Amino acid sequence: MDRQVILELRDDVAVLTLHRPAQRNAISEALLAELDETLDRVPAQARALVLTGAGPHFCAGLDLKEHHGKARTAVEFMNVCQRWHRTFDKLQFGGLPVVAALHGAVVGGGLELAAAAHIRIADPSTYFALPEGTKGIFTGGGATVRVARIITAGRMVEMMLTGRVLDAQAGLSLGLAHEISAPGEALSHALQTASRVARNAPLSNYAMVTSIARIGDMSMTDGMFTESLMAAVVQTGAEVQTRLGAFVNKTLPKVAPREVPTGE
Ligand code: 1HE
Repeated sequence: MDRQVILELRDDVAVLTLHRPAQRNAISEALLAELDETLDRVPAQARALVLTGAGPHFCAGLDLKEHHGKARTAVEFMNVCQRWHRTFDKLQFGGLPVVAALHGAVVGGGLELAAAAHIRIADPSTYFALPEGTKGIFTGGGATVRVARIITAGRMVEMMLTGRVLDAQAGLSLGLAHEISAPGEALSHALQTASRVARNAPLSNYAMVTSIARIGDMSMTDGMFTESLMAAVVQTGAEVQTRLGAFVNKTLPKVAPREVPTGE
């Protein structure tokens, strides 16, 4: 059977493509297992990861036909959810910055997956929804944690109750997208962003993607302590002398506003 998750390396950026376009990249048990296993195979030279979906939509969420056919028990579905959580955690906390290139439907579990990425670039065709209510189901891939933290719990409840569909612009204003690309350019925009991110010191990127969300879970005292520990590790890292030397010698570019293509 053809692979449903494709991994390629473009220079130092690993590109992971959900490849089940005929079923709108719906997340079946097999696709999730492939995603999990593929994340373990990301080559060591990768400095960032781009996540995209083949076909007209990024991802239609849980494979509803599989769920209908399997008639799982409560415990079986709890196990399914926990596998989703583990795999999406691997994406969020694996140590590499993840840039999602979104287009078309980013719905249900598709939004849960996108929310595990650190940067989300949306094609203007992108739309976001949590349509579980009409199907008699509930989010189970981490949305109550990740999506609620992005848009607030109140907005997530409203989004689920009403089944509201947010377009790319509405997603941008809520933080579900960080940028809107020119039409058809989400992947190239994401690759460009990932290449730029890949030029940061790997240890700085590691600290950003592994510690900030976790510190958000901590008390203020614990958070401050953990931040100082993280900074102690990063600020004494191998690249600091060279990079700060470049600043001191005035060869490092200054911080300045940068032109970013928005497609608007
Ligand atoms: C699917 C799925 C799916 C499409 N599971 N097979 N997710 C949803 O509620 C999304 C449900 N899907 C849709 O609303 C639409 O299919 C789409 C907007 C995503 C795409 O529309 P369109 O017109 O491009 O395609 P289509 O004709 O509707 O679907 C093409 C095929 O994909 C069709 O299969 P076919 O064999 O009849 O050709 C669809 O059945 C199939 N397909 N979406 C299975 N989701 C851990 S809990 C997570 C909670 C959730 O994620 S709830 C799911 C929310």
